[in-house]
Amino acid sequence: MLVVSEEVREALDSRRPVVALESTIIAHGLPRPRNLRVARELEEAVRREGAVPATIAVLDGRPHVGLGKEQLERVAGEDGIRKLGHRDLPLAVAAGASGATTVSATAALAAGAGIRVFATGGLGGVHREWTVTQDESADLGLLARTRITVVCAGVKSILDVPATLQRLETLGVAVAGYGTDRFPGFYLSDSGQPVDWTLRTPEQVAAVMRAQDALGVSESALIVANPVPVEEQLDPEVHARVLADALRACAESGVTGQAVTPFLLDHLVRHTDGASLSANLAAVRGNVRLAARVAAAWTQV
Ligand code: PSU
Ligand code: MN
Repeated sequence: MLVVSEEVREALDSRRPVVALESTIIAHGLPRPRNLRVARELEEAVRREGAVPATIAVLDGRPHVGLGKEQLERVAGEDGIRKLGHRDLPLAVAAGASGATTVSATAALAAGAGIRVFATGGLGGVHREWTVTQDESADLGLLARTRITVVCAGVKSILDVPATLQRLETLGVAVAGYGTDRFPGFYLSDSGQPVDWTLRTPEQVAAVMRAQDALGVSESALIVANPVPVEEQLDPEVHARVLADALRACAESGVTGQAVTPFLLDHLVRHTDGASLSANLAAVRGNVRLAARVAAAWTQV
């Protein structure tokens, strides 16, 4: 069912490092036409670290693991491309539809293809007002039952960060800070929340992955929370102000469900003069590089 590109298939077969990349961030998380350049740049960053990128998306009802040039262009530029969580995959396949995959769908497909390391920007999580809306990203539940390592910059500050960390604890998903004992806040190096475990090298991350397999107590993921460097973070004051505006605008516009995340991200980009985009890109680049190093450590026995 999965269409695994030749390059990715060969790398997996010969146990060379592979890094899965999600496509929702390209199709729905970044403004066009910049998004296509970023998508290419992220793949290039993985290659520079000696790993093979496997960007994942569904095209005409077929789940692709590893995209060619034109396929990446479709994901970045096609009008009306859907946003697919893991629950949407069978529906998209049966309908012959095309869509970008979120963390949950990407992790599910990557694990299905035998890829162990995945880089993204920020995970989905528990939304503010969750007690009323019940809006919790399907990313969390999927990571509770999928053996994959996700390198991310924490979760977006548009979410309820303490509630998200609590859900990850309840769901039994391992979380470690990379080089920090603070949980990163995506645009910010520190969300204000602590993490219990700190990993400092790709080899240490790989050691945890091996321990997961050796213990075999569950099929859950490992979240490696890698902060954006302080020099590249969004000014915390600007962040607090613009985020408050964005949340207000979202509530007033009546946007709900899947559309909430893209709405808030777009608002932040437009009202920070691109500074949120710069911080976003710095975070994703750092994650992609680290994921490639983790994949290299993982494939070294
Ligand atoms: N973080 C970003 N940009 C994004 C997302 C997260 O920097 O576009 C996407 C991811 O694909 C994540 C999804 O899996 O948002 C979560 O959406 P939802 O809340 O609808 O589950
Ligand atoms: Mn959501």
